[in-house]
Amino acid sequence: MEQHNKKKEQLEQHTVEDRDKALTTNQGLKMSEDEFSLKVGDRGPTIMEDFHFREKMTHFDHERIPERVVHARGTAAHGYFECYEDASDITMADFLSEKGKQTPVFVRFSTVAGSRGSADSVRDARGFATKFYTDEGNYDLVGNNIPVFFIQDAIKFPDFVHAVKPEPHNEIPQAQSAHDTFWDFVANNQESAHMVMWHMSDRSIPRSYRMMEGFGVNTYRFVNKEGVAHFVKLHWKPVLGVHSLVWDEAQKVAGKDPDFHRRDLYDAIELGNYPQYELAVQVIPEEQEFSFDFDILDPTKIWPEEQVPLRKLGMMTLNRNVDNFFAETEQVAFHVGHVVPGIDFSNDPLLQGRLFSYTDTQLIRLGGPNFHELPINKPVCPFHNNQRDGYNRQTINRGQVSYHQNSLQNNTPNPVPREQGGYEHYQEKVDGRKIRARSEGFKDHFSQARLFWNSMTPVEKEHIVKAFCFEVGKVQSMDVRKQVVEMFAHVSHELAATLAKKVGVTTTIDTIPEETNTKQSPAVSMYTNPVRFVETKKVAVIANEQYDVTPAIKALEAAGIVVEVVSDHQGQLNDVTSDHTFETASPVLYDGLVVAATFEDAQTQRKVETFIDEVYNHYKAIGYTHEDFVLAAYSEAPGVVSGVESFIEALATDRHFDRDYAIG
Ligand code: HDE
Repeated sequence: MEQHNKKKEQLEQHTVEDRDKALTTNQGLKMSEDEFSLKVGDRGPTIMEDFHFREKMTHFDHERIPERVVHARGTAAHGYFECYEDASDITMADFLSEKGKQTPVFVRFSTVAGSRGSADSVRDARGFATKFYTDEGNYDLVGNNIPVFFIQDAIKFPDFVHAVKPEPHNEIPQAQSAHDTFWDFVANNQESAHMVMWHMSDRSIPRSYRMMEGFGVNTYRFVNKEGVAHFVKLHWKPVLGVHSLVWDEAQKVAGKDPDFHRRDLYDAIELGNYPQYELAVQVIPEEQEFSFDFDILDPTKIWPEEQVPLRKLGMMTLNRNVDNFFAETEQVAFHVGHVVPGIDFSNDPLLQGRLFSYTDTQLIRLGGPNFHELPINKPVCPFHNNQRDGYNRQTINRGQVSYHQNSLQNNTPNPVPREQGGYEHYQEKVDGRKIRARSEGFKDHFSQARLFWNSMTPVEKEHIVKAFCFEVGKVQSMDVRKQVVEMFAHVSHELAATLAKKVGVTTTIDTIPEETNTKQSPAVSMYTNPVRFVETKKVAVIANEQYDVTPAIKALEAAGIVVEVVSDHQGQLNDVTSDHTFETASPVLYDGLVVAATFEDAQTQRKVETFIDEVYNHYKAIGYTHEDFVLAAYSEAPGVVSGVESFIEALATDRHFDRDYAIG
């Protein structure tokens, strides 16, 4: 906690607003005027002498820095990680060494493909990057919400990213994979099959950053004090469980509130509804490296949790919003190479390439090699070395010595032996020829794509098929469509046949060998064991002056639900305040709806009915306070209930997918 406060103080020095303070130039000169540039007479030309205008305008002209090449759109929060137990049997990392030990963290969530101004709710993987400010230095766990990746070797990353980004000739479409170049890449790089299955699933349209899993994806090593190493994969498990939007809703949310996820996280933290995630690790002893029917270094493979169980290491709580988006969220610099003793690397070729890319990208994005001095990136422990100068250097190094070894400064700063906390790379024995090749163990592209498909509930399968039909249906090239159908026939003939029909492709699927494995991993399904909860869910209550909705609102709030009242006007309605009109609110922005009014005005009542329709179509809970408030067609439908108590019960189930006529 002490460290947590230290970090906070460090940041606050830079973030306290300078209220009650004189306006000065950047040189500290107090200015008597800031609204008018210096002119010859009040209607005359502006003059060059106006150093204040030029300083202000020059600073403004240089306000933008390059956005991240990928993961440009993101949002972040501060918090802390608390260790559950001493994990020194597997790692010497100090932040995992003691029950109750707290370490400050900063987490940035992101989409991958879209630019900084794109919408939050698009179909995409989500970044989940965590910086632990440990007392042994910063440790970054730079993960995604999907446990596998599209490619097996980092050298293909530029190709993949070029394919998914807007097409270069017209810069269309923004933040979407539903276009020719993405699917052309997929069909011609079949290692992507497993990730594409996840990408077409509801995992790619999360309800909230608070309801997403996180995965380190790559295989790392944990090393203990005795020097014994284990292969590991790291996971974040959200306490609220994993929940998603439905596709029709996700697309509408993108227009109604492009900041949907950013706002959700910010508001939840402001309300004290702190998101929490458990950190867990899968561990494989070195001697079992080849004991599995997949290659444990292949980033397109999961280690099924049923085969390699999770060991829980601790809990992360996000409890503080940033003070300044640019200084913190935009300038934070993650790097998979930011590790602490006890955490090491495997030869996963994606990870090895990432080890180069992250520092390289910060150099261009943050303008030089001193980005570690920015408050958000600065370790909480002291750091000393002989690095000097460069763009934006903040530290004023004293003394004449900036080299090693030296006698003038008692040979300091000096390296620290492993036994005293110095980082020493794991001494893996490596022997081989220098070649450019794919390992034999990496050549199976379909068995885990099939495992994923086998593990889905019928609703999840239906959503995957629909997502494929949408995405491939947007592809212009009939040849690419056909290639995609034929590729996914290897995963499932059922999936490929529906897709072929829907997107107008004729091909003989039966001649393509379908994966035959019948294995399942229930842990990858979102709907096999969903977490039921209502706390922090957002509910609209449609109300007017006719009926008093105070008791209903009190009951909802007592259950931890966030309530917004929607009416034909804002402001006072009897004892409650209307937050929204039907124009400023949208049904897609709520987890459920309570109808507590009808309106005499026909047009307004039509808006209420449209509101109910949309909530119904997206399978969300609907409650009504009077029998005649519900639309007759829906009165018997699952999740459409009378009374607030029943509504709260219905809201705990995320979506009522067994509804007739719902078209979401
Ligand atoms: Fe990244 N990735 N990546 N990545 N990545 C970046 O670094 C890269 C990969 C991930 O919120 C960049 O600072 C390569 C997998 C996240 O600031 C860049 C490869 C996973 C973030 C980069 C990968 C990730 C990034 C761009 C090998 C999941 C956002 C801006 C194929 C485990 C971090 C930046 C933030 C960002 C390179 C693949 C996660 C260009 C070469 C797999 C969460 O350095």
